[in-house]
Amino acid sequence: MTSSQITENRGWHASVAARLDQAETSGIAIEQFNDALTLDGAYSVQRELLSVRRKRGEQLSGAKLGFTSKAKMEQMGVDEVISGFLTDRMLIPPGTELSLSRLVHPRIEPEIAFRFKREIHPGTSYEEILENIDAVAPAVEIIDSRYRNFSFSLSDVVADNTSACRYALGEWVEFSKNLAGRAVTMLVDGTIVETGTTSAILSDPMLAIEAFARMNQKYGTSLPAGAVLLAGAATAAIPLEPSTEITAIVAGLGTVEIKISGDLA
Ligand code: OOG
Ligand code: MG
Repeated sequence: MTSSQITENRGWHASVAARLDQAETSGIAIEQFNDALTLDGAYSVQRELLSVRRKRGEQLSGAKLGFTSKAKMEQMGVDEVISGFLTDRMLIPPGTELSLSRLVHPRIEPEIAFRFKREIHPGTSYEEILENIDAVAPAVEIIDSRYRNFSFSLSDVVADNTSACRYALGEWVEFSKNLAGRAVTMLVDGTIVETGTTSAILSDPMLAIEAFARMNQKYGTSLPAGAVLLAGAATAAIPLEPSTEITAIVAGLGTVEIKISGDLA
């Protein structure tokens, strides 16, 4: 590739990022890019999106994996592990209500989160990453595709920062490697809507850490100390409705709860 082609691509990737960012801030979905984007191109769009958000004052707060479970792959028709970034603006602080206003078609899914005690760099090895994890917590992720009908190709969803929208964390507990085979339950207003197990996450959430190490080496950026990793959903995602309360329980790990406000304005 010549340097002028690289510059052209960079300009185009930045304009794709601007369109996705506009869809995110307005809540108005856009058309898919489909074959126009390669997978590498899509990760480059993601880096442009991160830089747009940083210019707005957002700080990188973590990374996320997607399609680490069969339930999600089947739900979305995509079957390769993908990664995205999280910022401080996406975190729902405990006790605050989430407004669905300006979201496109949000869904929620139960996950688990890992916390890094020191910085992580793209060159950090799996062993170093493992040593660096000090805590684990139950989590929920709110995903919201910026594409019409919540449908996309693999490169579309990567460019759209893997549908990342918001996330909430339960209490941190000390990290242990014994995380597979724990029942995961998601409830809406006290009624069970999804059940699964942490083994749905690549058969063992520990393997999500390995997948993250690989993805981070190839596509990642440096993460600050205290950053989190969302390991991927343990069940399919469900659409979010206003004026509801969602609870996710991971057996032996804890609970996370969020309230969705009634306002749609
Ligand atoms: C893409 C994000 C997938 C997960 O946990 O599998 C994801 C999507 O489903 O829109 O976050
Ligand atoms: Mg997720």
